[in-house]
Amino acid sequence: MGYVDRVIDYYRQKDAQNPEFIQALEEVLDSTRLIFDRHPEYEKLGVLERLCEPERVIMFRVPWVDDNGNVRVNRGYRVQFNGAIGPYKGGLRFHPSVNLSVLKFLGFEQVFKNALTTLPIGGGKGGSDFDPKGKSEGEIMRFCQSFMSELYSHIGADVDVPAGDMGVGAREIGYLYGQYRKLSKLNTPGVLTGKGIKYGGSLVRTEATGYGLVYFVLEMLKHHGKKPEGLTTIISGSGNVAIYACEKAKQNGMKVIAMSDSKGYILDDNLDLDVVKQIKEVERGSLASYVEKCGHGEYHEGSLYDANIKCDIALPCGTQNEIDLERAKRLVSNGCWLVAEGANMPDNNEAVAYYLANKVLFAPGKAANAGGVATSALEMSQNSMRYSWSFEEVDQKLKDIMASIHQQCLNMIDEYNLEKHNYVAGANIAGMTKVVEAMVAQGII
Ligand code: NDP
Ligand code: 2IT
Repeated sequence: MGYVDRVIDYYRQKDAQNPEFIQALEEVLDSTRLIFDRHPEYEKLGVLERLCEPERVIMFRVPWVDDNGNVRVNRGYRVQFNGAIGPYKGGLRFHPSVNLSVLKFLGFEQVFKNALTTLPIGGGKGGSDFDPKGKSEGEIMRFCQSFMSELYSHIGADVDVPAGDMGVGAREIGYLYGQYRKLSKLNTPGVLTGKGIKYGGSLVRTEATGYGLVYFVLEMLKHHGKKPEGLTTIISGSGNVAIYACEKAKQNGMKVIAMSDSKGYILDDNLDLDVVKQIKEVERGSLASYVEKCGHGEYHEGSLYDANIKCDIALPCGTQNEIDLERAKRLVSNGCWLVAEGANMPDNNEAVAYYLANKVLFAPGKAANAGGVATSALEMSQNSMRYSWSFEEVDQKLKDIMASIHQQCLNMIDEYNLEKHNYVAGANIAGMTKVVEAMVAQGII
């Protein structure tokens, strides 16, 4: 058995209780074998074993008091995966499905994604199994304060810089930052990103993941001689990533006809994004109220991907493993020829293999959704300079970064003689090469 297979095998046994982590590890390692054929010396240096083992995992108790005076306890985590190219960087997820497997998969993906951004950031991820749904403002604030009471001693602007992810947006980052500032007695806004504009946030960070996703899609279309105008597009999710992907897709003439949430989906040829924003960003409600609010469209319970919807493009922006083999087949049989991941790992490995075998243009999350963390790194730069750039300046940098990530994928496809549409191997090889070279240069640590 070769080096890569031995490592995959080892982790399959060692981390059998972490299925999402194994899934991410298999996807990355399987598509980067060529690096290890070229560099047999990496085996002796234990490069893969070091890449697959987080530098540090912190787990902690998060006690808080609900509005009825009852004490509740959640579990908090921070996975500091790899710091070879910069401070650990990655979001915090508050969702009942959070566990160590999910955060290790997200942290692992983040390492390679962050390497692709061209900016000096290592990879990490954190969060809690806390469910923000139905909680009052006071409960959200007390939870964030308790979470940060433990986390603050493990992070810092040059150490580890958390941001948002599912269930964590500007409101939560505000409460987390306030508590950090109180406990640390430091005024270092670069310790968290996704902050409000009035206290160190960056313009475009709110929109960055969704906008960046569409910038990446535009690069793919251009490279394949196609135009975005009139392309029918479906988007799963209706959170931060999905909303701004929809906005930028519409600005570029794409026809978005569907969005979804964890309960159901809307179909509407005249999809009204303002109504979606009102429901999701302001009311924090369910898409079930969409049709009544805007007077057109349809709402159905269940997954968007179980419906037969004709489309050119699918942008999965909800959560991991939304699309399995059966759903991937349904997408393709309904005419979908481009899939770009706004979420992290929304397609399982069988779905991805099916796209590649059927010549679907497929952009993996670590390339296509890197605009969010890249703009977080631009927020860190602005905080260090104690200065801020205009919307146009940040947006232009974001476009340039997404174009550069696309180009890095193409360069690796060329350099390793891969199939022309294999963005999966292109992105994984580009990201891994950078991290591995940085690790090897720094010795055995
Ligand atoms: P949000 O919490 O803002 O929104 C999540 C959305 O996904 C909600 O609409 C939610 O529905 C929906 N959702 C949750 N579970 C499911 C499901 N099983 N099926 C369909 N939809 C579901 O999170 P974000 O938009 O920030 O994150 C979405 C994805 O993008 C995640 O995978 C995240 O890791 C990734 N990502 C986020 C970045 C960021 O900057 N925020 C950057 C890069 C990637 P409901 O409202 O019903 O809960
Ligand atoms: O998955 C991701 O890249 C994010 N949630 C964004 C992380 C960040 O640090 O901005």
